[in-house]
Amino acid sequence: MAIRLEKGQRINLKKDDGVRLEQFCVGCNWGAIETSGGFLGLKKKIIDIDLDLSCIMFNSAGVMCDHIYSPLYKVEFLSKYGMPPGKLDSNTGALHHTGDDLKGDVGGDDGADNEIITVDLTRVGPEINQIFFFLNNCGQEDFSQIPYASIRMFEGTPSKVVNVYAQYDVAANPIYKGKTALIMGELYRKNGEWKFNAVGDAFADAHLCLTIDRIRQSYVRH
Ligand SMILES: [Ca+2]
Ligand SMILES: [Ca+2]
Repeated sequence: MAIRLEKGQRINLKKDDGVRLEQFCVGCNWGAIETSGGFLGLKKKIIDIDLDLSCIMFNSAGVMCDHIYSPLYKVEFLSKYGMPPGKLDSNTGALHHTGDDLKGDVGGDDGADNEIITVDLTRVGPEINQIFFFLNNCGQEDFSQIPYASIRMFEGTPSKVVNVYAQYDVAANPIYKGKTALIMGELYRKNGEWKFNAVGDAFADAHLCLTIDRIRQSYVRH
């Protein structure tokens, strides 16, 4: 049974049979905004929604030492905030992003995640202590306007979901009015074991660099 994550919930990465969850995917499924208008409501208007699922990694001194975010972010823009260019693989290859989806589902929920980060905790560098997953909307819309968006952790591969471990809904709710960024959660090491903290904090950050700054300032353990 998938755990419905509640904000602030901490979970051990253990499956029902007690086996540790070490290889899994973090995926986000969302839809474009579709409205009907015109004569008899036959005219459809579609607003593409470009959510970006990203992650950043910190060592035990609280220094950001690796990252995964879209290579489509302009290098000049990122460098203004002191951020390195985007990439889809972590340094050791332990985490991998399937690629930047710029639109969201059109024509209804296809049930598949639009952006996925695969995680293999056994290959994460020993210096890494915390891995934060977060979501930004590159457009103007806030999460309350998006028809659906959910983040889940599952076993399997990006193309085959075997078992959904945990899920978190982040859209179509008035509490997300004005919010365009969401710090989904953090994987953190405690006594050599990885655990997950479902942060679930939403913000009005206009772009990814502001969310990274926020994580650095307020969420990293030192
Ligand atoms: Ca995207
Ligand atoms: Ca989808």
